Amino acid sequence: MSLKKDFMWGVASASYQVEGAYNEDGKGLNIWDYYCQENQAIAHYENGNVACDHYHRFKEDVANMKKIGAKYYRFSISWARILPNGIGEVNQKGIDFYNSLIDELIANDIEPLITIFHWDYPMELYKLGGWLNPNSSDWFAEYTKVLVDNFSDRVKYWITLNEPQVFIGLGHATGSFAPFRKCSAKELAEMSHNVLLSHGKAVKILRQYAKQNVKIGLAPIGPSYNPASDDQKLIEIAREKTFDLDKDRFTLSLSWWSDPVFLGDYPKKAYEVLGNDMPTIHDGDMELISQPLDFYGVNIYQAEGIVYQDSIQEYHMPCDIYTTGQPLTQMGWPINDDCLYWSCKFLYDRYKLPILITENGTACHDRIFLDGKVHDPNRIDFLTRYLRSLKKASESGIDIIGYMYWSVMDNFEWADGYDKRFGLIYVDYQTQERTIKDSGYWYKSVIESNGENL
Ligand code: GCO
Repeated sequence: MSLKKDFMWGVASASYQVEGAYNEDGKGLNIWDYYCQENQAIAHYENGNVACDHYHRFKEDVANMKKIGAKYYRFSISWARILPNGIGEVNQKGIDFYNSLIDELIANDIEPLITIFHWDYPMELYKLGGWLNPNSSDWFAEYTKVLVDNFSDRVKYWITLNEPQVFIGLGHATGSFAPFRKCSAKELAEMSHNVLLSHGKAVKILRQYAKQNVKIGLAPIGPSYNPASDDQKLIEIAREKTFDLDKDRFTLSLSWWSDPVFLGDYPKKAYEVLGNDMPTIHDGDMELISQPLDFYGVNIYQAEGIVYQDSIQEYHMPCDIYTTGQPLTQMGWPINDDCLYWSCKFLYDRYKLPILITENGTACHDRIFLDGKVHDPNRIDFLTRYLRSLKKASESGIDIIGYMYWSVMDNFEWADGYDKRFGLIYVDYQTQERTIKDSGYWYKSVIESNGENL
């Protein structure tokens, strides 16, 4: 046995990173639109105003997805394109855009998979306090209802939130991503609870109003600590570290977000280290937050650290601590061959749901060669290692249902701007010309053989 017969092979993107058309056809502004102009923390003062111009070029992009054999396209919806003020008036042109995208995908035998929220929070709601506002989960529910009413007839797979560790942890704790805030532990805990309530309300709406039997998940970051060997003692230390949290970095941890959703309560350690800073939990909140989901969606790029016999080498995600000579991706992230295996194992043992890899991939120093092609052997090597590790997980009995490569094409890599190229498709940002990289054609052969050629 290796990968499942109906394994979901896909590619992923997110609205702010690819769409562009930031002020067209009635779209409202979001916090990334706003802070990329205001804040000098973005590399080369870049922004997503045009990005890959996916808004206008989606047909060409879907055609390229078909050329690389993708069976699924995971994309996110721009909240402020649908509801320019975040709530209230609906922008029909925004709905029309996603309807056209969904129809184009289906016409090309590519199944759409929607992420409801991938960080581009409406500016008008942010002005009202954003995730700290007690009404924020109702706003999210209102937005979700519009999506469900308009798209659930054709879209079966739904992901509520992408990486709360990042939009709360990096956005509001370390202050390195929009809206570049450094909030107190109490504020972080309260906004986290509102985020989790938003997830819960969205699940409820999806189950109640969807026009078909939908499959719902969440996409937190899920890197684990990896044991350096199969030594049982090291495995148990790695497992414990994987689900640990501390007061300074609790919003960046895995268990802070996953335990409430999948186990029905915050981790014990959170109550210990946060004490009075824990959020106010009302009757019924945890039931709402922990409604059954269909799969555990997870974004995994690297291990959080490696556990050796007598020490732990910590990477700290996003990380900058390495051993000398450690192989790194263009992002400066360590390459850990075993990381998909260990992450999936620890997640499956704890949360017991089928796992969908909602993101994995690597940025490389890609460029167009003299022969007009993009040769990216580093990406092919990276993916061979990581996909073998995923296969090993599947062969060991872990229920892995699919893999979405991040990303379908090069795009705006948040605070890193456009330098970092993750795509299977190269984008020339001056001309918007697309070139399928060697890895794109290679991925096609992997999909065609369902991973047997790895
Ligand atoms: C994330 C996001 C993506 C990133 C990708 C590479 O995981 O940070 O979901 O938007 O672009 O992961 O960093």
